[in-house]
Amino acid sequence: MRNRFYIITSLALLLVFGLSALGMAKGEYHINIGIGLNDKSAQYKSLVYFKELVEKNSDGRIKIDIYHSSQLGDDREMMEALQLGVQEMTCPSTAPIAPFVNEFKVFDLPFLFPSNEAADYVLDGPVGQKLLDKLADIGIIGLAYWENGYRHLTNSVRPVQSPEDVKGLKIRTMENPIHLAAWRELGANPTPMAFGEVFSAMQQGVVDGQENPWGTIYLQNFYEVQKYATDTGHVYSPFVLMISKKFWDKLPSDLQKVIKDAAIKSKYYNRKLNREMNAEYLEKLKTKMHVTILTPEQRAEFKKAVQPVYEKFADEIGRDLIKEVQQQIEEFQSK
Ligand code: 2Q2
Repeated sequence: MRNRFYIITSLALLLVFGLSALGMAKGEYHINIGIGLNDKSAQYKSLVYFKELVEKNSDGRIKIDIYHSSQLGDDREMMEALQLGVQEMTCPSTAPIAPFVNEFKVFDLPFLFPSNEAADYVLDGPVGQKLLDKLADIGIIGLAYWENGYRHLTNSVRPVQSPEDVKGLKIRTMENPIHLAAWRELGANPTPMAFGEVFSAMQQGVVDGQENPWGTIYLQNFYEVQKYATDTGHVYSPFVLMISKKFWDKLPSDLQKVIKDAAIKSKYYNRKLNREMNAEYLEKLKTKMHVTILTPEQRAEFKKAVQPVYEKFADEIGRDLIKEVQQQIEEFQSK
């Protein structure tokens, strides 16, 4: 009887180890992707598209699970997890990357990109690739720029039409020195905070306002705790779809190509979907909030008020890099 038990147990163990060895031999890999936005966002829907492409084109050799709403941590924590190789992918805005790779601050310069298309041209060009390549130095592979979008101000205190109206407002910003400096130029009182804490901070009055694209403001229900919105469009936020270098280096080259191709294909899918959703949710927010649409002259007042940030951070970011980006924008506009 006892022998029978041992035989069955050892056969079962053999089967388990055999299957997992077979899996590794077959090159089965598992990717966990973490993001801060929720599962209604364009970002999440684009990751589902990315997942389908990778699982299909790898013949099931790669399996992907997606965790939304900061389930795996905030942007900084998830990037650190990629560096350690304990999480495979994430997709933060470029702003929280800046403390890891200083040059990414260039994308946080206010009113840098005059349009989505100008941003696409620069991000998909040599300058964008040069910055993605720098991520390898910190143990991360930058696969592609996706889109968070133009950021707009919301607050619970008053309508905002001019920099004067911003004075004294407690504004949550991403953890990035340029965002803090820009809101200080406007006379606001900025507080850096992880995305997952923003809703409750506004609900409890810890901050008066925040700034994000229309889709985020609507889909994260920010309008429930914010009365006023203004289409400042003060920064264009790219996302970076990124993967742990420790994990990437273990992949055979054919699977690296599957992931890279899917990242590029889903980049275009993401940008198109994000622009459609941001436009759709601005209209919906007009039925939920007091939305101020600035005239070009009013927006020029904001642009003028935050201009000193360029000189203040020029040396820190690199004057050559800022010039290179501005030249690329001019090149796009001259086409
Ligand atoms: O305001 C923010 O923090 C967001 O725009 C983030 O950059 C990003 O959208 C979230 O995915 C946070 O992970």
